[in-house]
Amino acid sequence: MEDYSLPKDSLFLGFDSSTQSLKATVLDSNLNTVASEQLQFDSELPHYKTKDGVYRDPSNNGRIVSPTRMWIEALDLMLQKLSKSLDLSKVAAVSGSGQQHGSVYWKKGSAAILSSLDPKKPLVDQLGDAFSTKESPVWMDSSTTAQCREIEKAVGGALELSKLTGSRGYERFTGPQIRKLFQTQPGVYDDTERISVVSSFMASLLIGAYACIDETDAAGMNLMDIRQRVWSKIVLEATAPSLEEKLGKLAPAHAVAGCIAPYFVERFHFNKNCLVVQWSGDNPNSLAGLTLSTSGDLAISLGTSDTVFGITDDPEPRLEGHVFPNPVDTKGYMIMLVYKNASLTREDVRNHCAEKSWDVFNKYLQQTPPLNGGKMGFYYKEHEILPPLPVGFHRYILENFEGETLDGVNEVEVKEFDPPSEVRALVEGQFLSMRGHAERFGLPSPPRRIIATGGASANQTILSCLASIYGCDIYTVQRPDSASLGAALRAAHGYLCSKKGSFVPISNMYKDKLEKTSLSCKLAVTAGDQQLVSKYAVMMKKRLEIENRLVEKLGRC
Ligand code: ADP
Ligand code: XUL
Repeated sequence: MEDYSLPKDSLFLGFDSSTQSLKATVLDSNLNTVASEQLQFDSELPHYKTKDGVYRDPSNNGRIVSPTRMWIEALDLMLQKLSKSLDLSKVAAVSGSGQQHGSVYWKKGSAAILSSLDPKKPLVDQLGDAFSTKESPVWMDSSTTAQCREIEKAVGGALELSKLTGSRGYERFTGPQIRKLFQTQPGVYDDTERISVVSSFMASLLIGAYACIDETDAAGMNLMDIRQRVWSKIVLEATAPSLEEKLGKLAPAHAVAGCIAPYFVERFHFNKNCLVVQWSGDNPNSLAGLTLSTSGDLAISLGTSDTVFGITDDPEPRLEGHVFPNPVDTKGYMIMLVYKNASLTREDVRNHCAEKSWDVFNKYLQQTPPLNGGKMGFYYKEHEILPPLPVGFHRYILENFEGETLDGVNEVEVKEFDPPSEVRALVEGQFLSMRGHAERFGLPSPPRRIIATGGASANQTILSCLASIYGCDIYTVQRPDSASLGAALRAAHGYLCSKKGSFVPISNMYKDKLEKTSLSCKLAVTAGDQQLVSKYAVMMKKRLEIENRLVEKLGRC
């Protein structure tokens, strides 16, 4: 039997460069977590003056960016933190996760700076001026509707773009963002020698050269042919001139990007043979960290964004949702829905209605009845992705609603709810939307089980509400940050593939011993009452009806 064990005493490091923080998880050769760290951008790098890790344009035009330099400084600081408690020379491989879609624009001549970093100086002092624009558009940006429509039109429509790239034109996707930069700041575009996404940007820092964009994260750009996994010439042409040379080559997620740069060997004592495995997007990394391997399982990440995802071998791209390659299976795909009004909107309602306390928020959820006496809310603190609706809160009371039928049920729009009902309307509304849209996309319904992750998955009361609405058991992993865990696991996987000289199925690494590793899932909440699940199905139908009407009246697309 072939030996797939990892070298004894070796460590595998995974980062997660997300919207609000940089996190790290370190696994040993038995895939157990030996260290984890977190660095919050707003509080630990206050000189950038970000709020939730980003800058929102005050004119409310949907432009949302982050300072590129902040991500660089965070990497140096995080490695300082880790090196205090860990012998980094034992790290055999590093990989990472980046918030999807965000982009970085390297100025002409920067490759040379990147390849000759002085280990005595901080990274940010040397790379601070290496960018043609200092602010990176991030996934929360919604300022490129015109560019999305132009690209869709050039390839024969929204559905055609989706069939080709896995998604219709989405404002946050990198292709429309690049087109906007080319149209509005042509000088900046011309002065750019390389465009990275957040994941390939961070990998570039670690190898001291431009890293490829991995195929999984590339599917979040509206630029890659999803079946062939190559840049799509027709979409490149519709986006901006000479784009292919600025994007570089694509690589599979399990490939090695390079060895760690001398800067990190000298400054933090990494071994010079330490491999840097391709970084990928945060949702693909979560898929790996949650070891999602059967199409009956659904994963729900409750982080800065809420995402719902599952796996399939035969995806059918649609107008709604996204198809990405599976980062740990060379043939498979992941399908995903994304919500922008997620943790930050829950925090907003918590702050206004529940004394800024999750305990009070939870108390309100517990003291209000399921179905909320027919009170239903739509809360968009930011322009929403799914459905595409502008900022605004909409509240309805469903009169005569018992949960059996919609016959005789009228909805009446109201201005406000009492605080406990507001909290329940928000949480029920978010989960009903997920259930409704996931069913439409053909994701399993009901799923065999849901694996929950992300910051809010630490909240048992929120998870109970999820179980009542979906009617299935909810599992969680040991720590709510599956993206950095998945990245550490992918570091080990990439290391093994490299040593074996070809792709190895990831399950070979943990076969039979999954339960003994930090990847094991545990049951958090058991399935809710099935009668209630049916009542929620009736409420969900009504919700989708109202949502369609709101989109017709207010939608941007
Ligand atoms: P990211 O997607 O940026 O990696 P995280 O997964 O770390 O974000 O999630 C961060 C969010 O988790 C915070 O904005 C916070 O609202 C939420 N969160 C943390 N603890 C709780 C809790 N007990 N209940 C609900 N939400 C929580
Ligand atoms: C995915 C998306 C978000 C970000 C959050 O399409 O936009 O989930 O990846 O970091």
